[in-house]
Order: sequence, then structure tokens, then C-alpha cells
Amino acid sequence: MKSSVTISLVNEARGGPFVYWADVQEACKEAKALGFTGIEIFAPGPEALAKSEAAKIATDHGLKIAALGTGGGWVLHKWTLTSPDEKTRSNAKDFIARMIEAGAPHGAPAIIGSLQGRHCESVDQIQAHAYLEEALIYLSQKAKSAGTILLFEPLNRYESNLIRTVEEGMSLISKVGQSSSLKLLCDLFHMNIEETNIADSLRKCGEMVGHVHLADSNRKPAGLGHTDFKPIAAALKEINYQGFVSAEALPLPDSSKAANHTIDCFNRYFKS
Ligand code: LER
Ligand code: MN
Repeated sequence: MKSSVTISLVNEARGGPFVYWADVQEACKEAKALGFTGIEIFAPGPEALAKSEAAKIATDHGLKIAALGTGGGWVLHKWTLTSPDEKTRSNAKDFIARMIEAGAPHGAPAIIGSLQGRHCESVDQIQAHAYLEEALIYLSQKAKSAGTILLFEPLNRYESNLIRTVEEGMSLISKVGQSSSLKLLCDLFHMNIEETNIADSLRKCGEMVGHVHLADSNRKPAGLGHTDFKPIAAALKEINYQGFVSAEALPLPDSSKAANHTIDCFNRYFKS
């Protein structure tokens, strides 16, 4: 498994679970010194990757871009794939398509997390699932033709009422029918809320696990809560998961210390 740490370029997401903020140069310098392999970028839009020179800075530091978060489309524009408004849905789809294309040359898959949206009075659960499946068929094909994959992230009940468990995520992937280009992002914080047993769920997910978000039970950096990472890491090893374990955690007590806690936990349990 490979280690990664998040950096947010979206100032409006302050207070959110990202370890580093804004300064890509400083984040990469520190991440490299601590022994991380990659950085995951939460960007305001596809053009931000070039504008921030994040890919170049990461490469200069010998770091990979582990993934590209698309939640900025929600934070900044309130776009979702399941909105009652057709234009809003198509903006979300187009935003993700452009993020897929921006990340692909750097080997960075796009993540669909909060852009999945939620069902509501005017879009019932069946309709919301239909919107989501239709968008994922289009977007996973887009990822495939760009030579990359697409990551879909189940979210806990306080952030979505659509796809909350790994099992629901797996069922969505089989309905979409693109299991080679559509994988699940298993976020240990969301799983701590929704799964009965995190390790068992990861084992069931098997080769559908495409990315892992690492945070403790309280979304603090790994080691500052009560999640038992030992059986979780053992399950990931058992399914031969070789992708990124990426720290998406609150920058507490500060970014540097959060990155330090994370790498300690990664080295202790997850390192291959
Ligand atoms: C949101 O809670 C989250 O986990 C992100 O990765 C989704 O954009
Ligand atoms: Mn996450």
C-alpha cells in the first residue's frame, strides 16, 4: 500500500477534513520529508491543477498525485448528480468529466463523494438512483477512454442518504456494469459510522476497493481516536490492496502534526 496526504486548494472548505491547505510547495516538501508517496488534491476545478502547478511541484518532490477530489463542485456551486434541477445535474456531470480529464495525464483518478447528492421530496430514492447510475455509466466510460479509473465514495448518513455503505456501493457498481473502470473509495471515517465491521466489509469489497481515506473514528488523524487499524490493515493486505491509503483528516492539532500522526499509523500498520 502507498501513503498519501490531502491538500485542499478550496478556501471555502476551511474546517473540512484536509491535512494541508493552499500551499502546495510547503505541503509537498513536508510530505516528502515524512515519507509519503503521494498527495491527494481537493481542487476548486479542473483548471486548478495546472494553475497551482500542483502536478509539477509534486513531480519535483518525487510525489504522485494519488487522486483528485471533486467536492469543490458542491462546496462552491452546490452542484450534484441527483439535483431536482436538470442544469445543476449536467453541471455536476460536466465538472466531474473535466476533473477526470485533468487528472488522467497525471495518473490521478477523480473522486465522486459529495457530488452524489441526496434524494429529497422532489427526487425520490428510485429517481435519485436512476440519475446516479446514468451519470456513472457516462463518467466511468469517460474515465476508461482517458486511461484512468473513477472512484465512488459511500458517505455516512449525515452527509448523504443515497450510497452509505460499501455494500450499497458494490451494488451500484454492478448496476452500472463498469467494474474495471469504476471502483469504490472506502473512507474509514464514514465506514466507522455505517459498517458493522470495517475489516469484513473491506474483505467483501475485494478488488472493488480503489482508494482508501484514512482518518480516525472522530476524523482526527489516525491514532487520535479509537479505531483499531490493525484488523483493517490486515484485511486490506488479505485482499492484496496495493493502492493509496490517503489521509483525509482534520488538520489537528495542526497540519504538520496531523501528517506526522498519519505517517506513524501508516508505517505501523499499512506499509507493505
Ligand atoms: C466527505 O466527507 C468526504 O469524505 C470526501 O472524501 C468526499 O468529497
Ligand atoms: Mn472521504
